[in-house]
Amino acid sequence: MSAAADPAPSAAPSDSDLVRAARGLPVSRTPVWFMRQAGRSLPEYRALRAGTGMLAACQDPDLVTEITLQPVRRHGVDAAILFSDIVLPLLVAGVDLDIKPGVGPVVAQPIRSVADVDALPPLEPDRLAFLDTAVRQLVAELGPTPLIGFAGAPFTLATYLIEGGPSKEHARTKAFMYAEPEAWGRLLDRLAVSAATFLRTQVDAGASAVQLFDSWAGVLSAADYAERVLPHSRAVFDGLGSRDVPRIHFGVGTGELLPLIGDAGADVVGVDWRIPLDEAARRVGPGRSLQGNLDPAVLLADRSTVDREVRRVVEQGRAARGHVFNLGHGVLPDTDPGVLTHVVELVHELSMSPAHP
Ligand code: 1CP
Repeated sequence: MSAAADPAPSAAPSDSDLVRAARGLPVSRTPVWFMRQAGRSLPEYRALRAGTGMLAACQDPDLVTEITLQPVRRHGVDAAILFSDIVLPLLVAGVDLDIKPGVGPVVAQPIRSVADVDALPPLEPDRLAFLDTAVRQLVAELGPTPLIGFAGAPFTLATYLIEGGPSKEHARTKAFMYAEPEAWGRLLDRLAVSAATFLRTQVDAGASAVQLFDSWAGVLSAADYAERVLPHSRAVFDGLGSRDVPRIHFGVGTGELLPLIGDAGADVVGVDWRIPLDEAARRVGPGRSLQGNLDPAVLLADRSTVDREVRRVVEQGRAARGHVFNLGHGVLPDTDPGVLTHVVELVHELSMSPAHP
C-alpha cells in the first residue's frame, strides 16, 4: 500500500480510502470502522433509543440517520454502517419476530418442517420505502464518508428462523440441513432473494459498499459450507448485478473457510481475531482485500495492550492486497467509547508511517 502526502479525505465516497482499500488501490491511510459502532457502547445512542424498541427504531428514517451518524461524529471513523439489523427483512416480509433486550432476535414460530419453509413470506420491495428514505438522508449528511449497507447471509438468517433465537451449536439448523436438503436449499434460496432485495435498495439509494454478515458460518465444515451454503451467498452478491460497489463478506471462526468466503464473490474478506492477517492473506489469495481483526476484548484491556495489538494488526495487514481495519467481531457493550476514538487515531497515525522492518 502506498502512502500519499495528503491525508485529507477525498470529496467522493466512491473514491474514499474505504472503497479504495476494498479494491486494492493505494490509500492515504488505512481506513477504519467498527462492527457494531452504532449501539450500546455510546451513551448518546442509549439516550436516543430510550423508549423505542430496536425494530421500531430500525424503521424510523430520522432515528436511523441520527444513530448511524453518531459514531462517525464521535470517532472520526472512515465509514458509516447503516443502523439496522439482519432480521429486519424478515420482519418487513411479515415474519413474527422481535429483538429482545439482552437476548437478541426471537422468532415466534420457528421453521421446523418443509411446510414452514414454503409458508415463509417473500419480501416485497415496495415495503422498503423507509430504508430508501433513511439511506438517501444519510448519504446527503455524510458527504465524503461512505455508507456501508448490509444484509444477513442466508445461512445465518436460517439459524435464527430454525432455532427460534440465538444459539451456540446451531444443532437444529444442521439437523434440518442434513435431513431436508431440498427444503434447505429452497429456504436459503428465498433468504438470498430477500437479502439481495435489501442490499439493492441500499445501493440504489446511495450506499458505497455492502457487507454480507454470515456471522455463524464458522460452525460448518468446509465441505458442507461449499456445497450447502456458498451457492446461496453467491446468489446474494450476484443479485447486485452490475452495481459497482465493493462487497465485504464476514463470518466468525471462518479460518478454515476463508478461501471459500472469498470465492462467494467478495472483494474484501472479513476475518476474526483467531487468524493473523498475514496468514489470512495467504489463505484468501492475492485478488482480495482483508478487513479486521482486533479482538474486541482487547479494547477492555490497558492502554499499552491496546496500542501493542493495534500496531500488530496494522503491521500484519500490510500483507494483504488492501486492509480495512476493524474488530474481529462487534464492539462489546462495555467498551469505553474513548478507546474506540483512540484506536481510530492510532490506526491513521501508524498507517501513514512506513512499515517497520
Ligand atoms: O437494543 C439494542 O440496542 C439491541 C442491540 C442490537 C443492535 C444495536 C441488536 C440486537 N442489533 C443491533 C444493530 C445491528 N445489528 C447492526 C448495526 C450497525 C452497526 O454495526 O453499528 C448490525 C450491523 C447488526 C447485524 C447483526 N444482527 C448481526 C451480524 C453481525 C454480528 O454481530 O455478527 C447479527 C448476528 C445480528 C443478530 C442480533 N441482533 C441483536 C443481537 C444482540 C444479535 C445477536 C444475537 C446472537 O447472539 O445470536
